[in-house]
Amino acid sequence: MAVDLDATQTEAMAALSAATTPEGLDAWKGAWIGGSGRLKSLMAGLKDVPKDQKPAFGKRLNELKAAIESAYEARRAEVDASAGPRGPLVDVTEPGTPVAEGCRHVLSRTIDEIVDVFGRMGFTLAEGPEVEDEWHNFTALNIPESHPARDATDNFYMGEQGGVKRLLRTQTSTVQIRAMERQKPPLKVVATGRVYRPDTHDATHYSMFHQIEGLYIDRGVSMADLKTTLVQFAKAYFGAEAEVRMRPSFFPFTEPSAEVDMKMRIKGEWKWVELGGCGMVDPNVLQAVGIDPEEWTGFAFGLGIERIAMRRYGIGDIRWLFENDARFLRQF
Ligand code: FA5
Repeated sequence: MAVDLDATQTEAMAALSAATTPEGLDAWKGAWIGGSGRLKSLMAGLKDVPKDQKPAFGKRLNELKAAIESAYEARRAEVDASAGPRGPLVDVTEPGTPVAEGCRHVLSRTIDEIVDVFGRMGFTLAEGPEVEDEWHNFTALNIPESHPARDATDNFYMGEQGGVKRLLRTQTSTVQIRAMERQKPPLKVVATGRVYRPDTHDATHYSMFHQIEGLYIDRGVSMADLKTTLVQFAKAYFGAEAEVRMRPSFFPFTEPSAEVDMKMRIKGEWKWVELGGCGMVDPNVLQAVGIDPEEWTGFAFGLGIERIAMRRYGIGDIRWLFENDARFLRQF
């Protein structure tokens, strides 16, 4: 045999073991199995091997090739593993890629703030469903069958269930009924949530908006308690100089009834803003839920939360609250 392939293999393996770095391995690869390496020239020399030795030499050469190539792969894996990461390292002192962060919606924040103020005045939270029946949205609230407030054009009716008409509640006053059905007096609750009306959208009206409802039932509750509560709220929420004004009005479920205005600072100027309605709970409402109006009296109020948030945060158009423009919402 012209070349001692056993000795060649031993030499190749010894050189491979001596390569301890990725660079050393690259050099070994070039010298042995690269395009102009020793293996290539041994292959090229095959043609000069005498014809009768060719088959055995060729076979041995193939074995040599397979042996040193697989030894190379194994050694490469070993060296790579001990050499640590290759390529450019991460510079941990560089600023990271900013992650787009969400924020609490200004209405959710406003609701939390308002509930917190009433919570400090002893009101607990009450709840009711957004899809209501006629009893809770109208009948129990002293709104008779014939009342125009029940008109199909003023409500989102949702069809019937068990012979009962259902609709998206038009006011959180429904929760007054739910609370009084659930708990006997005395009771002092607030409820917040969405209400729905087919109003045309403009700067101050939307077809879905939020209200906060308050209800206080006890012995001897008076209109003075109602006003005190609203004044306390206005001062705690809008500032010590805030004022409350009540204008006579009508709601079927309160008697007497009033519109509630609050005087607050808007762009440095003090202005009256209409926020909702209130009054003393009508005896018919108490009777509808089995509470004796001779023994118990109470007040109720309902305020528009969007109007409160708009005034507090100087938001000029209610529609901006629902457009989900992160650039707008991130300001609050
Ligand atoms: C009521 O909804 C009564 N339930 C309030 C009430 C409760 C009276 C308890 C007496 C006792 P009104 O329809 O006026 O009342 O609505 C109250 C407030 O909701 C309004 O003053 C306004 O702030 C807000 N509001 C009414 N309609 C819209 C609308 N389309 N978009 C945004 N806010 C509205």
